[in-house]
Amino acid sequence: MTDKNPTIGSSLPAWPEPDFSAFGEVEIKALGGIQHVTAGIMHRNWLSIPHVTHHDLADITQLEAHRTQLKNEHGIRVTPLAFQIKAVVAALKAFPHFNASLDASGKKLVLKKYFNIGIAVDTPSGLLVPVIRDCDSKSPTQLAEDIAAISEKARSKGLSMAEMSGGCFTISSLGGIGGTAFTPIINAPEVAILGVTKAQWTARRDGDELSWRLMLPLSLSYDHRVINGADAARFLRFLDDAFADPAQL
Ligand code: CAO
Repeated sequence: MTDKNPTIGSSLPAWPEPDFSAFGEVEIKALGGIQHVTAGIMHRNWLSIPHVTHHDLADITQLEAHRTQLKNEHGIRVTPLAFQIKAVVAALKAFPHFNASLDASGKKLVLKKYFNIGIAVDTPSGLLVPVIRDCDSKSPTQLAEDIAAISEKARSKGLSMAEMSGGCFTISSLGGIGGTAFTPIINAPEVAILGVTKAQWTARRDGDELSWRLMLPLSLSYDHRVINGADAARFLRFLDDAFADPAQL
């Protein structure tokens, strides 16, 4: 068969290899093992999955009040990420094709009936994604303990392949650092990933009244072969509703 469009994929220009030292002093440093492996996986996922990222803002004013109450009245510190995991699990139940993988033929969806959530952890050696298992049966407090333990282990001792396997959906939270939006890369063979950035107090108009609400930026990248844009928009609206009723989470 003749290639009707030879410019697609096959004839990219060569990668530029300038002599950087001709312009100033440089130092050559090999990528670390984790960085090298992650780079290959990211490149594969970015090239082989048709990504779209949908952005929205969720009102977490009630949720933050609930978290503050837990901390001040009961001395329990629960990170926002634990509530985000609970809300995502509820959303995966409502939208089962987000809790799925395409099989190798690309013709069948494997729908998962379990709820294992991966969390992106920034470690000195690079990005690691441990998986927290059975998140549907854990409370936000238990999830907060799991997040603290597994992210500490990722940073200090590293993780086994088993601890990074079996995920259904990944959350990448940069909320403790900053940002307003980003495009997270899907962790194949999952079909969607949620990026979270820093919540900001924002004035919202409600009829004639202005009120200050704490708004959380959400960035959902999804595999457009499996998920359509309308469902991505509904998925993030579902999270907004879930955050409005923190006791339910
Ligand atoms: N908005 C505002 N503040 C937030 C927030 C948000 N969305 N999310 C967290 N915070 C606050 C927390 O409340 C905490 O403050 P307090 O101590 O006063 O409660 C502080 O920021 C630090 O939180 P944290 O981010 O360290 O804790 P966490 O449990 O939410 O996150 C972990 C744990 C492992 C996700 C995080 O440490 C991490 O590694 N994040 C980086 C992930 C990453 O690199 N993603 C990019 C992948 S693509 O390269």
